[in-house]
Amino acid sequence: MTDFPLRLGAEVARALRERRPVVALESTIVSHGLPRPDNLRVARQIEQAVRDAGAVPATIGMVGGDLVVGLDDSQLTRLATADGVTKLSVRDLAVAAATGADGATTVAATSAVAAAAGIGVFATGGLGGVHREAVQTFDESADLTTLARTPIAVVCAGVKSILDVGATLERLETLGVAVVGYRTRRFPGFFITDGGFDLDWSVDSPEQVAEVLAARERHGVHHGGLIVANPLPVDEQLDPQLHDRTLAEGLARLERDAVSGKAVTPYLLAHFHSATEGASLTVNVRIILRNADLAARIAVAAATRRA
Ligand code: PSU
Ligand code: MN
Repeated sequence: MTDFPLRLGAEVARALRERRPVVALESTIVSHGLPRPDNLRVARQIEQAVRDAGAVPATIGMVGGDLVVGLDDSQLTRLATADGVTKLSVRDLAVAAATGADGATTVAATSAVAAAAGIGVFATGGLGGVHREAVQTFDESADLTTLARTPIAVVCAGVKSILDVGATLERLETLGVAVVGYRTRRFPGFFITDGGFDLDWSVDSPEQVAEVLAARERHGVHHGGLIVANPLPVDEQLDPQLHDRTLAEGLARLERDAVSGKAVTPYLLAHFHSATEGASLTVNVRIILRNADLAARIAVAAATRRA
C-alpha cells in the first residue's frame, strides 16, 4: 500500500513537507452518503471546518484513475456531481486505477491512503462495522479489518446505528483497534448520542489524544487504528423515537428491495434522509463538522508536540 502512486495536492504536499497539521477526509460521504445537491456544499464546509481549526484538509478520492490526496475544488466537484463514481474500498483501488475510474474512498480506503501519505488523523461521520444479520450474510465492513493494520487516528461518531453496534465493538477488540470516547464513556451511535455500550477509556482534550498517539509510537503499538468516538450533544441528536421508527422501516425496505453488499449503507442513509425530511441530514452534517473540527485540533496538538 505504501508504494501506491499518490498524487498529492499542492497545499497538502507543502504542509506535509513542513510538518504542519493535516487532516484526511473521505469522499464516500460526499458521493454516496449525502444527497445531491447538498453534498458538494457540505464537502466544502467540512474542509472549511478543518481550516478554521488550524489544519490543512486532505480530501482523498480517485479521479480518472489517479489517487489524489487533497482534491482541488474541480476534482471535488467532479466526485460530488458526476455519474458513475464508484464506491472504493482498499481492494478496489488497484482495479480502479488500472481502469481509469472515478471513485470515492470509504473509511477503509481513505485510512490506508492517508497513512501511506504520512497523514495521522482522519475525520469521518460514522465508521462502517458489522451489519445486523451478519451471522447469515457475513457483511462486515472492511473499515474494521483495515483499521487493524493501519496507523491512523479516526475521529467519528461511533458506528452508524444501522449496524450491530455491540458486535462491531467486539470485532474492534479482537482486531486490536483501540477505542476511546471523547469526553464520554459511552460509545456513540452516530445519529444518536448513546449507542448503548460502555467504553473502557475516555479522553478529555485534543492534547490528550496527541499524548496517546505519541505513547503509541514510543511503545511500538502504533500499527493499527485509534478510534476517537465523538458523540453529538444530546440536544443535537436525531429524536430517538423518530430514529428507531425510520430504522425499522429502512431495514424492512432493504429486505423488500433485496439490497445487499456495498449498496446497503448508501441505501439506508438515503432512506433516513428522505423519511425524516432532512432531519437526519442536518444531524449527519453536524456530526461531520464536529468531527472535522476535533480532528483538526488533534492534528494541531500532535504537530505542536513534535515541534
Ligand atoms: N459515514 C457517513 N456516511 C457514509 C459513510 C460513513 O456518515 O457514507 C461510508 C464510509 O465511507 C464507510 C462506508 O467507510 O460508509 C461503510 O460502507 P460499508 O458498510 O459498505 O463498508
Ligand atoms: Mn459490506
